[in-house]
Amino acid sequence: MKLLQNINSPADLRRLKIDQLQEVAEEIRQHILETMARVGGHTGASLGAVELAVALHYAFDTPHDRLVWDVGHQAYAHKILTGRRDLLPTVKQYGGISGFLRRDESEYDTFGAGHASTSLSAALVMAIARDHKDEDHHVVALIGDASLAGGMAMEAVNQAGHLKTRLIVVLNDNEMSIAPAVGALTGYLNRIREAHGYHRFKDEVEETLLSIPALGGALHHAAKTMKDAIASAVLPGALVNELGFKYIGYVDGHNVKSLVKALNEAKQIKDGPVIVHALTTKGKGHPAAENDYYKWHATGPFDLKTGKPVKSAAKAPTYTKVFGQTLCELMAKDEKVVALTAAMPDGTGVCDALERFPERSFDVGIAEQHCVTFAAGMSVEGLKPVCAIYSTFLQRAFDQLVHDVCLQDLNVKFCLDRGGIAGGDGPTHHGLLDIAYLRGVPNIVVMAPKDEGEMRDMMFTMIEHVGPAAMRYPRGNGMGVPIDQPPQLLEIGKAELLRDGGEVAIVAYGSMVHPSLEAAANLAKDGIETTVINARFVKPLDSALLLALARTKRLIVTVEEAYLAGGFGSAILELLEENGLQDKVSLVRMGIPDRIVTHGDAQLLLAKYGLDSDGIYTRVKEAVDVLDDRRAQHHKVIA
Ligand SMILES: Cc1ncc(C[n+]2csc(CCOP(=O)(O)OP(=O)(O)O)c2C)c(N)n1
Repeated sequence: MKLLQNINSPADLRRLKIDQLQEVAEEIRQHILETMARVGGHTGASLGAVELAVALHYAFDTPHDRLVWDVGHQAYAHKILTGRRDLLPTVKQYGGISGFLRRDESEYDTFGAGHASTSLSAALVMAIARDHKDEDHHVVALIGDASLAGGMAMEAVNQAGHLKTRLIVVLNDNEMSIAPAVGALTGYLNRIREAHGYHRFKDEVEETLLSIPALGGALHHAAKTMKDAIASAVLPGALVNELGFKYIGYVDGHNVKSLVKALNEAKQIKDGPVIVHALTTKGKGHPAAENDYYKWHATGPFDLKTGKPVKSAAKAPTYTKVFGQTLCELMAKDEKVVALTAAMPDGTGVCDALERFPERSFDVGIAEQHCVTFAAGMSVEGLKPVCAIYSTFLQRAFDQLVHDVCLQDLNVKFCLDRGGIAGGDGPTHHGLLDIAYLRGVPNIVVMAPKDEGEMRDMMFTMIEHVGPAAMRYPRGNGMGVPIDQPPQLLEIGKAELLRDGGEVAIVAYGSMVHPSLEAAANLAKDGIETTVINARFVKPLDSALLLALARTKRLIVTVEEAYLAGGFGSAILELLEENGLQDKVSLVRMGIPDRIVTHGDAQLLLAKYGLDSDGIYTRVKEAVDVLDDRRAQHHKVIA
């Protein structure tokens, strides 16, 4: 780290000569590689944007000039250059730096990110604010090709071209989303690349033609006319001519000098938005990444020499894996079942279906809203679409879920991976709101399995049920239960009694069922017998069972891996109130309080909020103690 060790801010970088920048980029790449080999992270995405980060901080006077990163998963070089070099090994860990961008982490993180396609909207309005305040700094958004195709980004392009605001958009085009990028915009960007190749070829031909004595001029004219016609048909026509953007590119996104030159050119454009088109390679420099881009978008620890992942001990298959396999089983049995993902084929497990049933499986790109309405349309035609979307990303498509699916009572299934604490990806990726945002919507059935075996049953149940239904399940490995039996049909709205006895009932939802059972076993050792219920459904609730508990128990403890506000415990509270039983039984709701949950190891975060067996045990014991004290007081008063 000859140069890098002295770079503690972009100002230090800007003191270097332009000829030194490529070396800085190489040192950054090494630092990312060595660190990621140990701790894992968004390795491939960040390796692809190293030179971009160097060139951007060199060409622009950051943070005075505003630099807005889309998603932020590719911004490790930006973090390194903005005073966080030595903190990179703590990325995504509890107490460490975020894996994405956070305004409270650095003044260089001008806009928080984690979800895709937001940068253009944020940057556009920063540029408008600048003009409004009569200031003169640059505003630059950096966005990937897949994120540019997202609906929000397209809406911002539409407005930017219309307003003619001075704005610089840098397109980090690596032809990849997490998986290969999909859609017509990808085709369009490919055509630009090809047209450039054609341009170069034509330039060479033109020179040759001009060198032919006598005939050369006429031939050259004909060739030039033809070239212009072809070029205008394929060059960035739509963005430049039709949508009001100027275009610079394409540029080799790994050549810092070329990038700086292009960015300096972009700075000169004062009368509207300009797009700088940089071509990059995802995973540039990773020992294995360039052969398998798909895999190395994000990594765990790996061997620095071979690039091979450091294998962790074999555990139970992940929920994602079981979901993917079960989806294929259901698709094989019923040809009306269709699989949908919004740019997350691997993350959701839909990759298996895309491979086995390509005609019935769709990756719609980073387009959750479109995905849900697309599914709604399919169900109108009698198909049974399954939308596999992370809990956090379905937030984007809430209105589509309400307006297009549930109001019309359409037969769409939502399978929400990462329901609960997402771990290292942090606040933007935790799926803590789904219970609250789903259970208030009429018509939908909402459920969560206690383990991967029950997840299979729920998937089957959802497919058999006619109408909207949603299931959430956590990130990570299942419980290791058998999954080789055919899935069973569950009765909708029926809970499962797992343990019976005592004056206390623990009613757990989804991932909290097993820790509750463990807590119950430990409580029993202390002489506190508990009933444990696997709720299975939050909508409809098993009212008969819950009301019976309210009439017979002293204490009900609800446990959920979600925000308490509007969550599962709230649903039970409402049920008691509706039936006039709110004063009949004590209710304790366990879940996540009303605050932002940071990033870090999921088990650690769950323990922090008391959502593990120890936490449940302690909370139940405390509540029982309070009730015992009250009872003792009561007896004293009577005596
Ligand atoms: C709304 C939303 N959906 C899905 C994701 C998951 N995701 C993170 S990065 C990514 C791919 C982004 O591709 P691109 O913008 O081309 O950047 P690259 O990773 O190729 O640099 C996706 C789909 C997300 N962050 N936000």
